[in-house]
Amino acid sequence: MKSPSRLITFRISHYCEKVRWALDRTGFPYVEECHLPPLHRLKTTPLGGSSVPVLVTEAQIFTDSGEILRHLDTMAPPHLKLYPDSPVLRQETEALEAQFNHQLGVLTRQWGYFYALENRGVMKKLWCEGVPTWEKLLFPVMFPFARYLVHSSYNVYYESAVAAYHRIQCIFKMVGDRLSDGRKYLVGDCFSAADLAFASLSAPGLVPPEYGGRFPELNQLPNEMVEQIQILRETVAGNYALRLYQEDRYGKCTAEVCQ
Ligand SMILES: N[C@@H](CCC(=O)N[C@@H](CS)C(=O)NCC(=O)O)C(=O)O
Repeated sequence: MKSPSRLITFRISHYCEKVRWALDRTGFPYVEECHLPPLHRLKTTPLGGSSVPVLVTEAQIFTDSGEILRHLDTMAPPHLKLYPDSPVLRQETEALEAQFNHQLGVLTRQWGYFYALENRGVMKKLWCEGVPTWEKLLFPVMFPFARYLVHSSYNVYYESAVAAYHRIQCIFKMVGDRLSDGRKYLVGDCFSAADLAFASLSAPGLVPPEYGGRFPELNQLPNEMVEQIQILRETVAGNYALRLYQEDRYGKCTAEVCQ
């Protein structure tokens, strides 16, 4: 019998959520190994990676969420494919996925950390979920260093958070405009990697109840952040991502549409 793949993550990371969703949806057995930043590097560096997620299968190691989705797609049954067969639609799907990966995910992380990073209690919950006990015990020592790394690598400051929120709204507007012709999914007639990437990478701005990691309760977050979440939730694109979470995150696939 094949042993399950290993998925190395931060539980709260939306890039990890993107891969968990794809794994759950396609039904591939895996075991998630969550780590505290920056201790994940003890696992990812020897595997040839740096960031999380990293997927380790019996045959291969994948160090990027896009690579992982493409790998899963090669093994998924036809009704669970994440990329369309048509070359034109596939190119469109990959272009949107790349845009969400390189822009939306970066922006929602930058904006979200601006509000959460100074709240040690919230950060402890976010970063310690599912990690081994010895890593949890190291949280008080690692936190100041990890916070410094996040500030400097992700440019987390007031001005950048304001700009990030504006750019998130622009991406939501683009997605809303795309949906304005009444289509059910972003590309073609089926759920695809573009939908999955949009919903998971916008999740810090929407806090969907079905999210695979545990976000803080809204009443633990600053009012200004909660107001901005409400605004995003009420947009066409926000509504869309929340619907995808409700309909698809836990197994209710679109098989009848895609077969
Ligand atoms: N290109 C990567 C980006 C993933 C990413 O940015 N992961 C962040 C967590 S949200 C990370 O691991 N940061 C810590 C690091 O780079 O060591 C992917 O899509 O897999």
